[in-house]
Order: sequence, then C-alpha cells, then structure tokens
Amino acid sequence: MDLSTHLTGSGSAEAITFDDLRGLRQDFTRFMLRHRFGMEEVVTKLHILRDEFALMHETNPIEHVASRLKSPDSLAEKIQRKGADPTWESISAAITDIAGVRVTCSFVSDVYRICDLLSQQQDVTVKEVRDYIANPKANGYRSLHALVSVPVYLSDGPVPVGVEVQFRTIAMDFWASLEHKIHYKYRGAVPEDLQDRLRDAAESAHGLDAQMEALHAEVRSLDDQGVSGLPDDVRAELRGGDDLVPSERLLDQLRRLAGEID
Ligand code: 0O2
Repeated sequence: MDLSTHLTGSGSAEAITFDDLRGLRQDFTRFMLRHRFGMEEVVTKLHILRDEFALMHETNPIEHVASRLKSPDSLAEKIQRKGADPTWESISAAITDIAGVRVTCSFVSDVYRICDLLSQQQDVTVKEVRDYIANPKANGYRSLHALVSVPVYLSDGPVPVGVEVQFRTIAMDFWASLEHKIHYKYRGAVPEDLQDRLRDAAESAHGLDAQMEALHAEVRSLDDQGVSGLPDDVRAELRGGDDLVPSERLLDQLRRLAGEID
C-alpha cells in the first residue's frame, strides 16, 4: 500500500481525483481498523488476566485497563515529526503507539509481573521493551512500555498488528496525566520552575510507590508466616484492595497492628 500514489496522483497535487480520495479514505479506515482489532485483542487478554486474578486469587494486581486509538490529527503530527515515509507499512513501523493500551497496577512488582504474563503468551511477540521505570525520562516520566505484535484474523487471513502497552502504577499514572495536561496547556514550552516541580513530584510519587511496595511485601511475609487474626477490613486494605493510597485510617490501623505484634 503506497499512500503517495493517492496523495500525489500522477505527481502533482492537482491530479487527485474523487476516486483517489475514496481509495485513500478506505485504506485509512482499513489501517485504523486493524489497529483497533489488535488493541481489542490485547485488552481482552488483560481482562482475562484481571478476571482470573479477581476470581481465583485473593489479590488483583490489575487496577485498570484503558485503551485508545491515536486520533488522525495526532497521527498526522507524529508522522511529520518522525519523518515517516508515506506508506502504511512505514507509518506502522515508525509510529508504534497507533494502538495504545494502558494498564494501571497497584504495585511496581505487579507492573513487571503483568508485563511478563502478557509477553509470555504464545501469540504475543515482544518487539521492544522501554523501561522508563528503571530509566526514567529527564522530565521524571516513569512507565514500562512494551511494543508487542499480535495476530489479527481477518477474512483474508491473519495480519500482525503492533500495539503499545504501557504498564504503570497508580502514582505513575497520576503524575503522567497531570504532566500531559500541563504539557498541552503550555504547548510543550513548560516554564522551568514548573518542570522542576514536576520532577520533584515524580520523585515523591516514586517514593510513595517504594513505601507501598515495602508495606505490601511485609504484609505478604506476615501472611506466609501464618499470622492470623487480622481484622478482615485491614487484610483487605493491606492486600491491595480498592483503596491503594495509604489513608490515615490505614496508617492508624498499621500503627495499631505494629503495637499488637510487639
Ligand atoms: P498520547 O496522547 O498518549 O498518544 P515520542 O517520540 O516521545 O512522542 P515514542 O518514540 O513513540 O514517542 O515513544 P515513547 O517515548 O515510548 O512515548 C509514547 C507514549 O508514551 C506517548 O504518546 C505518551 O502516551 C507516553 N509518554 C512518553 N513520554 C511521556 C512523558 O514524558 N509524559 C507523559 N505524560 N507521557 C509520556 P504520545 O503520542 O506522546 O501521547
């Protein structure tokens, strides 16, 4: 598929016909549809994992799964910025997040665990992993990105489709959505002072993740030692229930517990 034949016809912009435009629109629809199907395949896989954890295990490492197809405007901007050749194949290769899935997890260890569980599936091919948790971006951005390919079975056979899966904790997601809003508000030219504060906030979010992970590990080891008799609501909260932010109530309960264990 070569976009340039549609875009320039016989070499000049004036040569575009309605048939060219119709063809281009059809090709674009087909192109985006494939990415939507690929995205839906990955979302289904993650929902299966989430539901299995929820029904069969006491903990659920997946908090939330969201997905989005890149908008035509955002896609056009990125094609231009990356200087991709005007063919569908080149665009697919250069723009890896046309189909995007975001998985929010409770703890950093869950982020890596769910990424592994998805990556190990037989029909998932991992093209690249970008670990912005181990190597955060200069602005403080943290997330684990897996660029995967999944087969989509169309009427004329299977086609591999690339999907970018972003795995993050709730704290990372909170930070990233705020940074995204600020970035757009200032159209990329974020004032230095705000950039510094965002970097500080990213470090605080990272600190919170580390604290939560440590608490979680401690409680798991208590469970492994067979310590019983914790009130149900405390167990639920410590096991990563609905409330993942360490509320005052949770901290009080922990203090109480610490006293009891001493
Ligand atoms: P949207 O609105 O989510 O679609 P790049 O060249 O940096 O634009 P690339 O090379 O495709 O992107 O890969 P990268 O760096 O892994 O980024 C892909 C996506 O990750 C971005 O898509 C964002 O969703 C997210 N991301 C990466 N860096 C940042 C960051 O610093 N802050 C935030 N908030 N998100 C980030 P888009 O197209 O930028 O945005």
